[in-house]
Amino acid sequence: MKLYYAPGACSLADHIALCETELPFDTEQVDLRQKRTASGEDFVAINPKGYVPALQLDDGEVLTENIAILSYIADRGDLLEPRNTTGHWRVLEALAYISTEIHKSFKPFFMPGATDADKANAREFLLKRLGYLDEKLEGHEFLVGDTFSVADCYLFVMLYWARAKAELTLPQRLSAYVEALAERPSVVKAMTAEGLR
Ligand SMILES: N[C@@H](CCC(=O)N[C@@H](CS)C(=O)NCC(=O)O)C(=O)O
Repeated sequence: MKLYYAPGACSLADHIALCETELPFDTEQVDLRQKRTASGEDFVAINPKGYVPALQLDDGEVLTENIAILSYIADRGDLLEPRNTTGHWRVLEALAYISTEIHKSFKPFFMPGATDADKANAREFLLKRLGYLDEKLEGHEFLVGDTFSVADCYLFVMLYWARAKAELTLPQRLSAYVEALAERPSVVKAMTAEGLR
């Protein structure tokens, strides 16, 4: 398996998830402006969508989209979902919320033409959506169930962006949650490999 990533991009979630498992994997950095991989390949030929993450499977197939890749790693790694009947669907529910309600709302912080008003609106929206997760964390260490899951990998990256890109002050539970996750060996390993620590 090979993960195509860009440092600090949403692909960090998949990188953390892979580090959490015993699965063998390689990584290759992508220059998202030039759409070239570190070894000089045309990234669009690998993923016609032109964005990371992309996970090349051992049979050569390329899987894209965070929800699909994180679900694949959870399934293969056999570690990253709570083991009860609804656990799988609760993780999927959390991944969908993070992807559609939170991840996409960061757009103004990555778009060169975004205005201060766009950013202010995005901050307000993000605080509302993150507030829901902050309440869910009351009395819990992880987002879904009692064990670390791929939803935590994805949320970690969103909270990292919330601080580093959107300059948001996180509510208290999310703040404690992201600080605890930042010390997790898989998170340290992936962030170090991406040159973020
Ligand atoms: N829907 C995709 C979005 C992935 C995405 O937004 N990737 C960003 C980095 S976080 C990217 O590669 N942007 C470069 C581009 O779109 O050219 C997913 O959830 O995997």
